[in-house]
Amino acid sequence: MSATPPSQGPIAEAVRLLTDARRVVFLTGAGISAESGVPTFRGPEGLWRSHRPEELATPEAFRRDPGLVWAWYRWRRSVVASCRPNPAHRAIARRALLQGRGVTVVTQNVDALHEAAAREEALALAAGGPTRVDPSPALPLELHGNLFRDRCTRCGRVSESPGVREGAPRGAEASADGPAPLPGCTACGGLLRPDVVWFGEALDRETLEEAFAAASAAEVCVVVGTSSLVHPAAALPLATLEAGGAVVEVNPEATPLTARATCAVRGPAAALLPAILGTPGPVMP
Ligand code: BV8
Ligand code: ZN
Repeated sequence: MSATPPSQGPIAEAVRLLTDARRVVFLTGAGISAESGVPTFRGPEGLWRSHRPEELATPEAFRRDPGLVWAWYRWRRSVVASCRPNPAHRAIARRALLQGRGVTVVTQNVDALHEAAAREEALALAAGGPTRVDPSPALPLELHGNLFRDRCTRCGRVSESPGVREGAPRGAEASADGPAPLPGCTACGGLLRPDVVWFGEALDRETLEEAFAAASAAEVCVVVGTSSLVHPAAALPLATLEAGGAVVEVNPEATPLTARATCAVRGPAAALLPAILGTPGPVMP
């Protein structure tokens, strides 16, 4: 008898768990964007390779050297601005749009690729039809903010960073005669910062409460491409388990969550998510 390919068993188990699931949460981390060309945080080519998190993604680092922190974020914006959603982002968006209700996408990522996938899948589903498809069921809860938004450190005003999506990082680049100028708020002149959550900063309470409410109500929580090291995000699948739901982990490597997962599917998200979500879920009117 031919042995089932190693991850075939867990894939079939994941498909079984998801086929009729009416309430599903997807929790994603940097790994889901790896195949879009976005460097992960802790991998060998990771963003933390040349710097430690404490040096860059903290309010202390920004107070100490805003120019260094802005240079890192401007570099990340220029890398991510040219990245596109991959089949994993699109499979999740399609499940959310086709199911209509009951699917919650929660991401730790700040790369805005889930939002791009939601808009692209909504256009694809509407293609040629008489009505447009509302992308909102597939728009993510962004636990850690968004790389392409700025926030004023003085008045709190949040703005899109103009011009970045075309790959041209916001504001003047560092030039031969020194670092780029620090961006200022057009409303009050205060210093702008990236609109992301740094280590030691609280997450947006409403967003976090909505994410935990969805995880506690979920029949299945699908955890994709995260090392499950960063809290409070890493506690979301545990809320699903504690409420009697199932957890499916999709990751080429084991993580601290693996031992608790109902099934662990080993491998890259861009190949596995379309396989796991290929069977459409229930349509919720
Ligand atoms: C807070 C935004 C309190 C910025 C980020 C409880 C226990 C332990 C620690 C804590 C705790 N509570 C709080 C802490 C401290 C801290 C924390 O968790 N530290 C950890 C490191 C120990 N948490 C915080 O500080 C949080 N704040 O709790 O505040 C508070 C309350 C009130 C008042 C004041 C304060 C804030 C955390 C948010 C930090 N910001 N990002 C930016 O991006 O610049 S976190 C950063 O890490 C990213 O958001 C990233 O998404 C996140 C998690 O990393 P991963 O996504 O998992 O990425 P990683 O590279 O680690 O892993 C990639 C995975 O993908 C790997 O497993 C790999 O195998 C896999 N993979 C690779 N290729 C693929 C793949 N998978 C699938 N397919 C592939 N092709
Ligand atoms: Zn301001």
